[in-house]
Amino acid sequence: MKNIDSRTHTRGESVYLDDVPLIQGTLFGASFGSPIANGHITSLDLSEAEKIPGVVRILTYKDITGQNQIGGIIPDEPLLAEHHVDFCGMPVAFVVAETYEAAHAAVKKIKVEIDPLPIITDPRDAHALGQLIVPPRTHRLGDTEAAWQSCEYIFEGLAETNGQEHLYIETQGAYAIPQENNALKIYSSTQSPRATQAATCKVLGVAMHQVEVDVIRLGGGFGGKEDQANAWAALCALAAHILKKPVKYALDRMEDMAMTGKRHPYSSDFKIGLDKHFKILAYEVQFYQNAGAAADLSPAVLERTLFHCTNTYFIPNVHAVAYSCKTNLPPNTAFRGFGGPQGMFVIEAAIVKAAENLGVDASVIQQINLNKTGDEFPYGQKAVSEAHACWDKAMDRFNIESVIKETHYFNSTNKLYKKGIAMMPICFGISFTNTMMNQGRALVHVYTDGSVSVSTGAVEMGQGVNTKMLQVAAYVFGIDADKVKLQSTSTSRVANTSPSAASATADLNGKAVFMACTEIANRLKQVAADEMHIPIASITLKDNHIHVSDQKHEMTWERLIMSAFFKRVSLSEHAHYATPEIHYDKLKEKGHPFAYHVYGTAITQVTIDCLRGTYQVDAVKVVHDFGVSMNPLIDRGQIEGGIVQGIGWMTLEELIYDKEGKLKSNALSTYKVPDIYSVPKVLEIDFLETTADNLAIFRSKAVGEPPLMYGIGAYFALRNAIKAFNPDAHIPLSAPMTPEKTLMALYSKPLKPDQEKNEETTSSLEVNQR
Ligand code: LUZ
Ligand code: MOS
Repeated sequence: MKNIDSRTHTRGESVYLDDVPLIQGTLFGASFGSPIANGHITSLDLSEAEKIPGVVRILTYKDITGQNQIGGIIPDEPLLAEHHVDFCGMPVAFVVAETYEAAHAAVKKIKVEIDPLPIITDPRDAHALGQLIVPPRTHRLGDTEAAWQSCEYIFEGLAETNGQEHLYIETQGAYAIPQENNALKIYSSTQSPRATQAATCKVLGVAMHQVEVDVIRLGGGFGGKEDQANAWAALCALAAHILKKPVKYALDRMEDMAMTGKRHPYSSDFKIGLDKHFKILAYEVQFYQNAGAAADLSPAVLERTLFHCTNTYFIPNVHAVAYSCKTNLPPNTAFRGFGGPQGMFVIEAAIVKAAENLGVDASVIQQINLNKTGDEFPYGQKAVSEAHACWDKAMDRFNIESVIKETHYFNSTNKLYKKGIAMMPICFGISFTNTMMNQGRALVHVYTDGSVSVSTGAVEMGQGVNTKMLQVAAYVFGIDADKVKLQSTSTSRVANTSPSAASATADLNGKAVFMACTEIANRLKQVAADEMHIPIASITLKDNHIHVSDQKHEMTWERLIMSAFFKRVSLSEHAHYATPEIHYDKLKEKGHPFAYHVYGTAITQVTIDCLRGTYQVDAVKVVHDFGVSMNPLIDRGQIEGGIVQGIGWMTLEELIYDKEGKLKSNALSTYKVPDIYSVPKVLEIDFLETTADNLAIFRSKAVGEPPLMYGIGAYFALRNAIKAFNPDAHIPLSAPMTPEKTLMALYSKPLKPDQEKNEETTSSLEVNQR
């Protein structure tokens, strides 16, 4: 089944926040962000701004009717700065005007004086000063100290990954409309209607039943709207609440890039030990997460870094420590993979460092250490592993032995172009790591004409979740897809939603749809059984008809619905699903946090132009564990998008903050994202149908985040191509591998041993500035 939105998307008819028709009298907001990354506000002068024609009101923290607090996990984030600012772009004032232009003109006239304080942008500097968002977290398995004794080879190093701008095509925004009796309706581009509702109510000081958040769809989220949609909704709602007028604010691209948090940059130290057969015996790692100026989702992201710190490898002795470091950058936030990719990059870097020193291909070490069913992750859960199945099928299906030979041959016969390849196996845990969040709900109505309305907690953001929800309902009722309509995601129809995140949305909400529809279907079958005097067990619903003992009966779905209605049988149901079996003890750092894991293996092939440092990704070929895909077209789209987004993070996308904490790469002219020319020339996805029982909806495994991590292969493939040109090249284990860094690396000299430590502790931020 095609994505149900494909027709309106293609015709430009799909409705996003900015397409919601405006009510007469709507006012427009714009926020004034701090120009300084750290300091005390000594004066705020709004007088010039207030004189701009059309300006209605300029709100500051003093106007907040409830609490000035939007922190999700920790209450450490004011909506509007009071006396102190701690990142560039931190909202200080909110202008409300009759036009968009007036609001933006007024923002430019606001004057603020700030007594500056020292600015920290590097997580290691923050750590050294003891500036942590939460106490460090530690995952342990076995005993690394004892294990070093048995290691034949031990390697240490430093690995870094930069942040990533979400670049959802639709920027952040909200539209708040006052209702009678002080209630509010908010259209928001949020992944988390409940969180947006809760944050708004806290700021306004009203009860949650007063505020409805309604989400039609998002033009992309990628994690950027899991927590960071709330501020804009709260600002619009506050203005609407005070002025009794509808207020809209949709950020323009540069505002969005400057003010919102991104994927967390990480700097990490690793130590890896292997026996003489290249079995990894021990792994120690310290992660320094650049959290930015407030907690946001950083503690949860930090946790997922630890959960994925051994990727898909079984390592018997692990000691991993993660620090969430408070800096003066905008608070960093969820981004597809949620800290997992950052953790996985480091173990891959450690393996590559070992491989390069041992003179073997990294794939040899990777393969030997893939986990097997029954192997324990450092957090205590036992693997149900598809790692070998994916790897072996990839070797076979993509003729990897001969690809390796061809690559060597190409490199031995070409001077100025070099090819590189890398294998990238992945393993990603499915469930919110916070067990409590693993719940979903659905509300299903069957109308008297037989048409069906489905509301869930799932937010459609291009990932196709509505199509999957529709498939579930149509399947259970045995009716055509066009009889089912997916409604917007509204807190009035489905309450207390978890964010659409963690790749778990289709599972959590799909199971709830399944439960609600099954309940209604059972009632309908009872109606038919009573009417026909046959046992209910002989009845099924299929092809828009009743089937009796698998024979199509003349009674149609529509007739059955009318019968049920006349018998006063309920045609509506609300269902609640909570993932069974999962649990986690944060004090012991052990448990069974994930419903299941998703596996896969990718091979990435690249070619570098060694004169220019430019490159292309020739191919990414993947064997991916889909379980049993319920929608291969949508799932393939998720894999393709994830790979390209991952490659962007690893190669092109370079966030640069200067020492003042200002974002330099603040527009698409300076922040490069993959385009049609930089996507892999060949993108092949092989569906591995896996049969192990799992908790996925219809055994169709979650597909949102896992494929992003295939992109990590591009970094290491480039590294291998550089080494083919210059075997002694000094290449810091620091992503992204931009063309500039590639060129530098191609002509680099090896470091002298005494340089190594110094050079490697230089952060990529400083490298960028040099
Ligand atoms: N969001 C969240 C997530 O709140 N918890 C998670 O575990 C998670 N994982 C992936 C993506 N978003
Ligand atoms: Mo996400 S990173 O699943 O919002």
